[in-house]
Amino acid sequence: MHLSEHLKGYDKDLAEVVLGIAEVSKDISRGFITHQGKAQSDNIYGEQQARMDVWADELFIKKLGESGLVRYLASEEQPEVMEFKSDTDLGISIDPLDGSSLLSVNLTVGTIVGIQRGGVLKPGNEMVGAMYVIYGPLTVLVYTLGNGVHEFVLNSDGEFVLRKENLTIGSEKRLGQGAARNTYLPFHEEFISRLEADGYKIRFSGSFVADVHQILHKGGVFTYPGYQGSERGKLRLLFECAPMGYIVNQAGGAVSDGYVDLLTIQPQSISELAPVYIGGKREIELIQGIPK
Ligand code: FDP
Repeated sequence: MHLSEHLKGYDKDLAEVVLGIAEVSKDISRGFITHQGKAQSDNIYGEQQARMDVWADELFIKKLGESGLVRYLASEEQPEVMEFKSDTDLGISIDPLDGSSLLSVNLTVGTIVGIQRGGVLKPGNEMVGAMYVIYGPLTVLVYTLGNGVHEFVLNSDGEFVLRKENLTIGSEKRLGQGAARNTYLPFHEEFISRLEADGYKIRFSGSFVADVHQILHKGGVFTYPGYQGSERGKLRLLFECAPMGYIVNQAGGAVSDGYVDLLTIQPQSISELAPVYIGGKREIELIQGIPK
């Protein structure tokens, strides 16, 4: 089944946003070949190119904002929320290319999007949908509009076709952990020690979207914690943690900043950071229960 068919029955404006993002992601998946290199440098064809993440950001702004599919657009690459002329009240927060420092070594990166109505500076549990696309050996799109989490794969005809409907989080013991161990806060150290003692295997690629995708399918927990020097961690609440958390939550998992359900946090600014623990309910209950 094609993505457009699967989206029948949802509000038209929401379905169009998901399809718009899917279209841009097709350009991005082709763009890895044509947009190699960094800003001010030549690509493999000798053309001057923008950095891949900047180029991807421009594509999303054009396709979703300037064409009126959304009214509000907050991008990790932009300092302010952008407002566009649109008949809808939809807002998106987008990380156009998460994990982009891994492009130079050809590892999986992805696009993360949260969808809200009436603005973007809202808690994650007010989202009306979220999605991500990962550009790995295959280009895979995962979306939820609040009614199950569904996975599509880009086929050789350039169409996203259904791979798996109603994903539920796996039950294996896997652990992805960011930040340097010698900067861990005591309660986080305790959490990691308990998981290791329980036989959790390490899985960490350095691309948040890809790491969470693995946890979603296989099970376990991904964490980029607060650490000495940055008690609110590294990852962005609005562009990374909340949309991925919303998806994992819809698939039967949970997300926390270590203290509370991360989806209840009201962001104060678009660039706000959050420590993140994302995965199975068991692991999230464990971190929340450890005294701080
Ligand atoms: P990147 O800087 O490559 O875009 O927040 C972005 C992110 O990658 C995440 O995808 C990843 O989990 C994290 O940063 C890795 O950061 P460190 O290498 O600094 O641990």
